[in-house]
Amino acid sequence: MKIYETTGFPNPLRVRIALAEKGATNKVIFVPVDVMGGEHRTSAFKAKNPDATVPLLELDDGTCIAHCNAITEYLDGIFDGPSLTGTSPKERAVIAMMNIRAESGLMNAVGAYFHHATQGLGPDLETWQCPDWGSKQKEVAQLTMIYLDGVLTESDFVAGNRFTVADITAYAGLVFAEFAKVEIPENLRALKAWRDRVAARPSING
Ligand SMILES: N[C@@H](CCC(=O)N[C@@H](CS)C(=O)NCC(=O)O)C(=O)O
Repeated sequence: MKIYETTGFPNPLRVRIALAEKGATNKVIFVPVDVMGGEHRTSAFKAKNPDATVPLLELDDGTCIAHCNAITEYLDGIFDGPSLTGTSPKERAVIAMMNIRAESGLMNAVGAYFHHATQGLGPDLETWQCPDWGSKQKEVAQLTMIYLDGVLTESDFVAGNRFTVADITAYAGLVFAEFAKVEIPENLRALKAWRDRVAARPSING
């Protein structure tokens, strides 16, 4: 199978971490996509992923799966190793809920700030911007950081007592936040300690 991606971008990072956690990085072929050059918006790429985003998973039978959560769901199902998306219905539901909070409240909010309230990827790619909405999303991201700090005061990981896809999403969200200069509010000690623990995992640091 192939993963179309762009090195250094935050969403591809999520899938890279998931693959490494499953010990499966060497089971896929990575295909570079030149996002800065607009390759993801060509008709050839949009035939595979009409959303024009990376990462994109292409299976050997030609099935294309876009969006990190869908890709991680598939990788988690086919590769051995600790489950990232949960096993029992209750565990899966809690992980899914926390993952949605991390994605919409942090990852996507930082993305909206970056693309709408800063120069983002530059004038060739940022063809429509709404700065007010982007600035509001920075607030959303920082409120989510405060929320996650509270969660991590009570539990070791974002969705309970073990590492899951919700940690991957939240971690990539903080990486993106640092890049986009969305500061972590003062005194969020639990969030910062968790970030440092996650950053030291072999799937990220190795
Ligand atoms: N919801 C998507 C988001 C993917 C996404 O936005 N990827 C960025 C790179 S980190 C991208 O392709 N951006 C292209 C653009 O902004 O035109 C996912 O989970 O994969």
